[in-house]
Amino acid sequence: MEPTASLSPSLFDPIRVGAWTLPNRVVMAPLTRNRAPGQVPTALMATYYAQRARPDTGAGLIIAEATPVCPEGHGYADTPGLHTPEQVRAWRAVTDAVHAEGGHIVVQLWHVGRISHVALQPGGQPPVAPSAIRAAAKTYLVQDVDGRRVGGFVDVSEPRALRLDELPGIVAAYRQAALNAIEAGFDGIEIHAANGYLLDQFLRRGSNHRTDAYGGPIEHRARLLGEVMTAVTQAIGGERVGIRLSPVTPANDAQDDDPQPLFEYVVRQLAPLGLAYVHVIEGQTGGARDYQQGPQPFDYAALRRAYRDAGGRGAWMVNNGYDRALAEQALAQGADLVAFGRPFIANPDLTRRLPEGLPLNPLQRATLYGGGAEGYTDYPFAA
Ligand code: 8OZ
Repeated sequence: MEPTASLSPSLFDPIRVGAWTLPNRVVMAPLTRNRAPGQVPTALMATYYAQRARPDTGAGLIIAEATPVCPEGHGYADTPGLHTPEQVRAWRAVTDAVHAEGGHIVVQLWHVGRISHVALQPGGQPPVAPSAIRAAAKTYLVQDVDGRRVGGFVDVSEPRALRLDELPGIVAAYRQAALNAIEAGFDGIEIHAANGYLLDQFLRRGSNHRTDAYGGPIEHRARLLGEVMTAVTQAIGGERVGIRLSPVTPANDAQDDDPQPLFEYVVRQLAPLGLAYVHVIEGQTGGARDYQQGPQPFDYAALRRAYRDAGGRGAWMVNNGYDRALAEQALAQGADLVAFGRPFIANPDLTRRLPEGLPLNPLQRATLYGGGAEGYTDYPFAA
């Protein structure tokens, strides 16, 4: 059965998704905010997520920010991990705060692969990647300048290619992080396979020049993602697992000259896993929705059909530059959930403002990455 029961659902109608019953179809997209010094979540983060968790004014589902599964998976300053007991305990305070408001929260599990810097890697080693190809991309570091902590963007480091015998360890790290997520009280996880990070680096030809069973033809490039998805669904159940894909984004130097067959293969491979949802960034992440990579415009309807025709029953979540009108249109055309990113940063009560037509608070760009409460927990609720 399709997850949408009614014929013309509204964004503000409840929906069953995997293991959860969500009060509405408005999702808070995962958003990197760099406010976890020492890679440990803080009380301020609990406040931020709890503000956005109320069933009547907030997100039906919160996807917590990208969270590395192992030390090598970090690529930006002050991002929270989920690979130490201290991190698990600290995340528990966040999920408790969200649940106290009646919300639902999953965590996006992340390995940055080559989008990192030696300054963030254990022992100052090079970041790991499918192939030793440096990305034309930047990362965010916080450095000591005359005793002050100053944040800024720097070029990523040259990576080294992962050895074949290291790949089971990558899969195991995702599996353990999924178990840690449940221990930390999350309702589930989302695997970050988008935006040019490790799993996307394996998928796309621009970053994967391997000649072993994990490179070359589509089935090889999709193998690591398939192994990760199988491991995490076996560990915590497919009904608690989602995935994020970005078939054409150029983010972080992600490149492939023929994304349509690649991503159709990927979703067919996902279909038997019983996932809660498939989350698709349409176009350039945070940019043009009609961005094209490959020989013709990407056909998102065909992608969803490929998933459904292969038996996939997870909710279909769309993202990128949605407003209310475009979101309702997407639901009418068969999407089940719509993820909003930047509007949720500036509007903790977005799910009240949208149906009431209230004006939205503008986003303060200077406070997106790093810092404290300013531009984080001080955006006002509507009167
Ligand atoms: C913005 C800044 C740093 C990381 C992504 C996790 O693009 C990110 C990210 C976004 O998926």
